[in-house]
Amino acid sequence: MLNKDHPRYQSLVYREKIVEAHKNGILADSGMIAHGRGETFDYLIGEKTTDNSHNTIDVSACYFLTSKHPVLSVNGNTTALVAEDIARLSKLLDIPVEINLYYRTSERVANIEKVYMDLGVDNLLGTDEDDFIDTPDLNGPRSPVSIEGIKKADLVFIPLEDGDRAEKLAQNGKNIISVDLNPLSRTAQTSTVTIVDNIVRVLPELINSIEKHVDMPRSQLEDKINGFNNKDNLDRAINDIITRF
Ligand code: PTJ
Repeated sequence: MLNKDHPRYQSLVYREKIVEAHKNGILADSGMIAHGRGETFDYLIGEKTTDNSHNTIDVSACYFLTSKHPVLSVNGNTTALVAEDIARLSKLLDIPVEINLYYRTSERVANIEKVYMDLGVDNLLGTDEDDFIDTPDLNGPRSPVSIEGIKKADLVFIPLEDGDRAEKLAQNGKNIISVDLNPLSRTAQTSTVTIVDNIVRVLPELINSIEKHVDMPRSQLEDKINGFNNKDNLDRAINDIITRF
């Protein structure tokens, strides 16, 4: 039982979710290490959404509202921490959730599938029954993508990724929105838009931002996208860390 007065209560709640997801066969073993790495960077950015990240989340909302086929790619860590919000976002925009795992096993896919089915996600891709095609020039279990999902997508949302895939998806003409607390990671560096923030804070804010922008004329959404530069965004994220030091 966690003590709510503990100064790091929130962080302990998320750790407990990660441990639980590991016990339930949702999280990869390495997912624990990835979470720890994330905690370190979160500490460095002050465990809050910076002004820069607020703006990046708004730009991401504009991408979601102007793209034809956005897809939410999910893995074990994302499912452990924010499955409910992923389900809300999928329903809000009527877009697919695609299971795409670095450490893919049929057992993990089935466990993750059940989480989203129980949350009422109808449009669920990347399950073992799906039709797949390999991502060009990408090896490993992450390469096969759903023909109806990521293959068709013009925008792919990839929280907590390893570097190779972001690079290959970008080379294949997709716009990529990643969520990565490490502004120096290859994923962060190769994405179209990198939200340098904790996924647990990003998703509620992204949903609010989409609701805020939904009636905005397309030209204004596009202006916001055109005014954004990911290199400047990452430079600001790194500067925020330096300033805290
Ligand atoms: O579920 P699978 O099989 O697809 O495996 C998923 C992991 C995360 C294990 C796999 O993709 C992996 O090994 O990823 P990496 O290379 O460790 O990268 C994860 C990145 O996510 C790192 O840069 C972390 O800093 C970052 N990160 C970790 N937790 C969070 C985070 N970013 C945002 N929010 C977090 N909560």
